Amino acid sequence: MNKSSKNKYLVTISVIGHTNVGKTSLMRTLLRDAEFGEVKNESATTRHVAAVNILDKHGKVLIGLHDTPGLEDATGVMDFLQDHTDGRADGVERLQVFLQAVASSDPRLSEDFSQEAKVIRSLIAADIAMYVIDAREPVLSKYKDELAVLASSGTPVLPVFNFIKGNEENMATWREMLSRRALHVTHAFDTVAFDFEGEMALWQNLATLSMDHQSLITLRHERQETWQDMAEVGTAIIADFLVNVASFSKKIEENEDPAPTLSAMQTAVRQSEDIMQSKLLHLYQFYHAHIDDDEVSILGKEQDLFDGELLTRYGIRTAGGSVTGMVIGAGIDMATLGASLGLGTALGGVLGGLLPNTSTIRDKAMGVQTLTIDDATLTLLATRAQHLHHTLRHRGHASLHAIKSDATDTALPWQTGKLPNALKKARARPHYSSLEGRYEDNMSLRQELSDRLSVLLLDHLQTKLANPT
Ligand SMILES: Nc1nc2c(ncn2[C@@H]2O[C@H](COP(=O)(O)OP(=O)(O)O)[C@@H](O)[C@H]2O)c(=O)[nH]1
Ligand SMILES: [Mg+2]
Repeated sequence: MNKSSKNKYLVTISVIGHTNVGKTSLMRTLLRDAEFGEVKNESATTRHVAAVNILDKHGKVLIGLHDTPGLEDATGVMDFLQDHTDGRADGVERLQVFLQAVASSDPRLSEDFSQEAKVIRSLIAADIAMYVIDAREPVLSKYKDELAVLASSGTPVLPVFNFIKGNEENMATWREMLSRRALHVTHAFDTVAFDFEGEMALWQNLATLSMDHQSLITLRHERQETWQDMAEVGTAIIADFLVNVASFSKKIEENEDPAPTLSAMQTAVRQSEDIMQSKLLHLYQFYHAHIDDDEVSILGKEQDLFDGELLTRYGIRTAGGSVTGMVIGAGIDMATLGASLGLGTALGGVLGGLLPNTSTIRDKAMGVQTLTIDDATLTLLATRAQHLHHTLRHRGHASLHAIKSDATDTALPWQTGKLPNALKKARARPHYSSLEGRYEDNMSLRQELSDRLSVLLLDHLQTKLANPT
């Protein structure tokens, strides 16, 4: 194929390498598509060249990425080139002879090379090739033959190491061998534990190899913008959720048994957290996890939000620091509480996380009590949401495991007992909560509270969670 006749704007990148080195995983991560191709720890799952385009924000094609099957028998290909092609012809000419031989089922071929032929056609047609290396592997001669095939194609090659963790020594040996083949620029990339800066460096490295690299620069630029936008949108989703929960309240009669109302409120909060979580997952284009062909929920089973033990594990203080000093939360005996509230009934079951505010003068006069969500639970919800957001920003689309939504060593977004003012204000405004339907925000004050909370959460995400001490 004549490269110069192609659309100038499009850079085609062929992803080459042995089976199971992580080619398809790399594609998934770069495409933000956990469903792309088939990933299995079995040989040669990818049998065809699968081409996918990456578009710019106006829908114009920037990059064509080609996933290829494993280049299984590069040694056989090199043997054929040596025995049956002219040593003084250039690499592409010699590879063309090989491709012709495969196309015509030439009897000189020792075996079926149709898979290798597919890879080589993709390689010759591409502007750049990424050669994916499993960093755990020693430098075997079959890999040297793969590199010889790559070199014959004349296509610029960027070696990309995968499975990099703990394999630095091996990578050094690889780098030495690669630089003897004039491959001085290499890239290390983990397709499972995603690192955004690493991806940006990858596009940059590819741009230096490509003659028409404007589309790579554009892609890099757009991804950078989107990445910051997503941090802000994700944070706004969390802030909005927290305002909803903080302003959620119910009034009951002074002498009424609060248990049924509390339990209904807990259900509403749990559902609201679920919705917030799926919004975040969608924002980052994570939908399902595929584990052994079963589609399971991408979020792992977690401890119940209102299980008091969870607060303790997060180190969230439950007593004191609340509006009234009276918190139904972890470690508080429900029967004692019932008695202290003068309810005369023991509250059955676990009914943590809700704050009965019996102290306002207005409530007293009206003979009612107001139930709201307590500070500790709001802190827990915020911490969990922030952790999920952070996790999604460091998860490659090649990850196959479920996300654990609880990481109890996560830094809290604020000191317990020091709930942000925005949430304290929201608590006094039940009409701001959408937990029972629509909310009202006539003066845009709700938006203001949510924005103020966002500033705080974004800072927590980008400083404390990004650089844990
Ligand atoms: N731990 C880890 N596993 C990976 C990584 N990349 C790929 N894998 C796993 O390696 C196996 C082969 O990956 P796959 O992308 O199908 O390789 P391909 O044959 O080159 O397309 C799969 O089980 C992947 O989940 C990585 O960076 N880290
Ligand atoms: Mg594959």
